[in-house]
Order: sequence, then C-alpha cells, then structure tokens
Amino acid sequence: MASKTKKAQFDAVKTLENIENQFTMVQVLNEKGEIVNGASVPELSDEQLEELMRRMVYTRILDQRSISLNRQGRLGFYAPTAGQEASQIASHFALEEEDFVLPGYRDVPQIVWHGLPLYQAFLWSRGHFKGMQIPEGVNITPPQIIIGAQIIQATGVALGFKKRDKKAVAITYTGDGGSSQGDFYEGINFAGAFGAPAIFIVQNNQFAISTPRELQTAGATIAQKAVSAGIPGVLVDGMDPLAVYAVVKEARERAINGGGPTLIETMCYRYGPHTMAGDDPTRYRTSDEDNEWEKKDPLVRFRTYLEGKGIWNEDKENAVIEQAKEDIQKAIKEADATPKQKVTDLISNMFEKLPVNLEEQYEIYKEKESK
Ligand SMILES: Cc1ncc(C[n+]2csc(CCOP(=O)(O)OP(=O)(O)O)c2C)c(N)n1
Ligand SMILES: [Mg+2]
Repeated sequence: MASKTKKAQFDAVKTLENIENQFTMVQVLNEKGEIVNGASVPELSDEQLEELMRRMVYTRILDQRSISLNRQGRLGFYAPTAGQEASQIASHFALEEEDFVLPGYRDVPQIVWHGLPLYQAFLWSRGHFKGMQIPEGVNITPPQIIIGAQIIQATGVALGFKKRDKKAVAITYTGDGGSSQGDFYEGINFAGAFGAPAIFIVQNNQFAISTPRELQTAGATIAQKAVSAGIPGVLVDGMDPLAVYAVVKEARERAINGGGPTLIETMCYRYGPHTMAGDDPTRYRTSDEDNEWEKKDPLVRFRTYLEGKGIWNEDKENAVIEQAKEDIQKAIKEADATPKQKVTDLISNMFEKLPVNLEEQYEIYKEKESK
C-alpha cells in the first residue's frame, strides 16, 4: 500500500531556521580596521575613542603582567583575558558609575575599570578577604567562580533598581559554557518576566575549558536563547570594540527607559589557557585556529582605525604601557604589604555569630596567632 505523507500544518524546522537566520553578527569595524559599509558608528568623541583604546592596551598589559606574576608565585588564581578586550572593555565603556557590574572570574578588568583598586584585585587572586571588601560606592560584586550564579544575582540587582525607580542597569558576564547552566535560563527568564533593567553578556570565547562551543548547545547562536525568554538578543563581533560598545549602549538605553533586559553574545576568543592552573590549550585546539582569531585582534583593528583618524600613535601607546607597568608594580607592592590573613580572620569573616565549635577553634587560633 502506498503511504501518503500527511502535509504538516506547520513546519517546526522551518520556524527554527527562520529564527536562527535572524541572528546575524553585528560588526562596525572590520578586521582591517575599516568601518563596515552601512554600519552605524557609535557617537564617541575623539577623546572617548582614545580613552577606550588606552583602556584596552592597559588591560592587555595587565594580562601579560598577571600571567608573569602568577608564574613567579606572586598571584594565585588567574584567568587570562587577552583576545577578549573588546568584549570586556568596550562593553564596560558603555556603562555609567551607578550601574552594577556582576563579573565572572575572567572579568577582573571590568571591575578594576569600575573602581576596584588594583591591589585589591591582586588580593582577590590570592584568596585574601581584603580583596573582596569592595569600597563604598563601587558598584560591583567579587568575581563569581560558580558558573552562572551571577546571572540570577544580576536579575535581582536589576529588579532592585526598577523598584527604586533608579535609572541604572545591572550587567553580568558569563561564558559560552555558562549559558548552559540552569541559572542562566532562570535569570534571563525572570528578568524578562519582570522587565528588569539587566544586560546579560555571554562572552563566547569558543571554549568552556576544553569543551568546544559546538558541544555546548544545538543552537546556531547563544544570542537566540533570548527568544525563549521573550527578550531582545544580539549577536555581536566580540573582537570589534565599536560594535560591542554600540550594542551595549543601546541595551542600556532600552533598560533604563523601561524596555527590560537584553542578552548579548560577544563572539570572541581567549588567546591564553583557560586559567593558569595548568590546562594546555594545544591539547584541544589547533594553532591554525589560534592564528585565524589573532588576525581578528581587537587592539590591532582599533589601532589601525584610530591611527587613520590621527588620534593614536606609538608614543601614546608606549605611554600607556609604561603607566600600566608602573601601576601594576605599585599595586603588587601594596598587596604584599597587606598583612597576611589569619585563621581567625577566616572564621570571623564567615559568621556574624559563631557556632559553638568555631568559637572554641577561634580561641585556639587566637592564642596561637598571638605568639
Ligand atoms: C557550577 C560550576 N560548574 C563547574 C565549574 C568548573 N568550571 C570552571 S570554569 C568552567 C568553564 C566555563 O566556561 P565558559 O562559561 O565558557 O567561560 P570561560 O572560562 O570560557 O570564560 C567550568 C566548567 C564551576 N566553576 N562551577
Ligand atoms: Mg568560554
């Protein structure tokens, strides 16, 4: 008997394809440092453009020095940032001081630019509690180690802003791996349902430690996950500072004007290892892949663009490098000069009122430390 295929009333596969095809990548500055045809260039003065470049160069040096300090045993936990400067620094550049930044462990540069003294960032790396005592008026949380936990917290902070009629946003950063966590979906959904002024940035650096992006989700993009939460989603070239700035600025405007949250996927790459704890990227990616991404370097293309406009040159770049090195040296000295944390600090920082067993231990250590 010849079988007759029943014509579907709807084509679910086509619906998905249609949605996925909408998520094309926003780019303003191409790999050669030229403005892409028809792109809308964000309104930034020459001074602002120069400052953005200055911060990206500074951050690259901070990364190089942090790696070297870690190798010398002078820093503890460190997650390299080179390659992600446009994604991190240009997104932060679109914010205001009153905005609240909730970073992941790789997002130390954003909180330093938001006001955390560098020596405290170094102390955080060493696991010293003083690194996590955020100065009054600096609107940040310490970098989150639990993948995705900061997403729900960002929704909470954003809802707080909304309830208080404050024109500010909560911005949070996670990675491609983080976008697979339950917390991610809960956070973006809740923010969408309650119109929270939040910006969720997924820095898609192609790997979650050694797990490649292809294994992370069947979705063609991570940006499209916004659709399920009923919020705007944007895929942006995360190696292009002007594009990243533009989409975050727009998301911020929308959020503070009652338009709710936005999910932004920044397509980028980390040049270094996952962390300095010992993973070897050559075991999970090829040098061809590294080379392809290095051609997209955010500093190279922005430098070319700014030199073309006559607002950047070698002298300016060298001055930033020197300044960064000097600041880092001062900050590490300040971190070294901070008294080492004691066991009693650890105990008293954990609890407002100590449980009986810890009270006993506290007394024992207080006695030991006094000698
Ligand atoms: C809840 C949780 N699960 C697992 C880990 C271990 N872990 C640390 S980093 C990482 C990969 C995260 O990758 P991604 O979100 O892409 O961020 P990236 O490191 O690439 O910036 C994992 C699985 C963790 N810290 N927290
Ligand atoms: Mg990743």
